[in-house]
Amino acid sequence: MTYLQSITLLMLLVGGSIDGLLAKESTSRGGPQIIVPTASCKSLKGMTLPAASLSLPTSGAYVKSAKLVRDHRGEYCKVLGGVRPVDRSAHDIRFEVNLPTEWNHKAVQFGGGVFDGWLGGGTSGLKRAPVSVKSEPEPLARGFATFGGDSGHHKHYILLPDALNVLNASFARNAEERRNFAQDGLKKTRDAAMSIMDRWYGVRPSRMFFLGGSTGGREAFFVLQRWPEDYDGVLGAYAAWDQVELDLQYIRVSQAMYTKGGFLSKSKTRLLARSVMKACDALDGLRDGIIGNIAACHFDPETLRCPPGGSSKHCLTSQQLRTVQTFATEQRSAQPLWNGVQTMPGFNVLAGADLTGSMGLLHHPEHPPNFFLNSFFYLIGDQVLRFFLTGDDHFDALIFDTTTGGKYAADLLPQSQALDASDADLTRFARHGGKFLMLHGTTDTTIPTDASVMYYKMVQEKMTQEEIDRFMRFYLIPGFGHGRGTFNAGFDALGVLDRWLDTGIAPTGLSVVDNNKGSGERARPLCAYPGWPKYRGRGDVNSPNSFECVAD
Ligand SMILES: [Ca+2]
Repeated sequence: MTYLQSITLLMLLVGGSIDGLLAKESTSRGGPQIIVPTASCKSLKGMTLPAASLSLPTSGAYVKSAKLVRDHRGEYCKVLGGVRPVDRSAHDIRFEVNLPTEWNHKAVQFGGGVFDGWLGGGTSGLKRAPVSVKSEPEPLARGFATFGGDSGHHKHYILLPDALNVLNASFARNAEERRNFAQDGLKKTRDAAMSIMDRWYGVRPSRMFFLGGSTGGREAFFVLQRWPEDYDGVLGAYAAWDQVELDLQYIRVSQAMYTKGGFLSKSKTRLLARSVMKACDALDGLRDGIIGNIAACHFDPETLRCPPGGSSKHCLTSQQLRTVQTFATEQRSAQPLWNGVQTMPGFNVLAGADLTGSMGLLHHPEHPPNFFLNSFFYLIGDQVLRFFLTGDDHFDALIFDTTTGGKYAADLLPQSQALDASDADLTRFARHGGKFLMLHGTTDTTIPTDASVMYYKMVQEKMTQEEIDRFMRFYLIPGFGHGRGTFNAGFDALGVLDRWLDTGIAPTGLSVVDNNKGSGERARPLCAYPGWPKYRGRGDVNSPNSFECVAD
């Protein structure tokens, strides 16, 4: 038994009776400072937190279960609990907090996905950063406490998979559940987790991380905009920060694809994707199925137009070309939304983003959309319009005016104020000493890559480049889509943020590995925007050293 284990055992044996004593700190040989708990895991069960201990209005929080677990992540106390709403007709926010017995004094809060509604606290759902290397240990196994919540709504389907739950937005009928999903659930979960850590270890974390992608990315943007002093390291990956315009873009492309003749079957989306790849793959110096130089890729879909009167699987009709152009172009509202945001850029469908698999199977829309047969864009857009915007369960998304909002025009701005993480002045977070990694794949067909570019440019309008470079890095990753892709990107985002905070030295020379099976673990340099990885013309095509980040 090591010295550390002896201390841990001693603390556990006397746990309950010394609750509240200061945490014992020790240093493992050559490693980081380790803190061991001052109480037994099971002593946390039944713990309650008064409403006054949480900074936003609630009816307090509680721990439902606390169980010591030993698995491949090591030994940790798995705590499940909830935050009670003010409105008793709303659901509790369920949360999961995982407390390692040998704690590195740091904690990671995970964001959710789509409409949330599931626990992503580090053991179920999300276990790592959205872009981590598959073979590296999970944060919990590295000594980080991890936690996350369901943002305050959940439904108990008995026979249906959880995927259906996260695509259901009916929770938004309840104002408190809507606010919890939009922003507030993040802070309430965080406050509860802080108190639980304080109780178990006798001290709060010295460093707080937030990792999220997609909706979790939107949540990451929110925490650094709204509660910048609460977090030290934040990863916001392929973020849905411009949520309202994104939803309008979903409706807009749905309307194009479900206009008679506008649908692209799999063979047509593949034709488009193959043609773009053929035209642009080599622009980065290497034919590898990845378009690295998207700025130089100007594929003209007109080259695929069917001859007059003809139609085959080898060409696109006028109506199909119109759908492609709709995907490739921006959604724009007649009136500016919160923080002046007015657009959602188009998808990179003419520069490598492949729509195959995104359009659903049916050429026609079911009303309401069919989960198994209609496209993701239509499903999400329909849910948002019905439950967030109109309150009309029978609303037909396909006749909604995405430019003006029609009779709901005046409701778009308050929706945007609640849902959009669009404040680009990150001065408070930077002054606090926080570090921010933002990234997006270039082939994302769920959230347009240029949405992240747009946000970065908004930050550039608020802060000088020198200020930005001190606390923020923005990476575009060629071939990476929405959490997967031809190049299924992975790097140790948590470790990069942690080292940046440790040393004060901004990351340079990072590489990103392809997590796909059979990729040979090919790697590329991670290029800060506007850079992209150019093949040097010789050398191992799987080695990042054979590429250089260029910005021409
Ligand atoms: Ca290439």
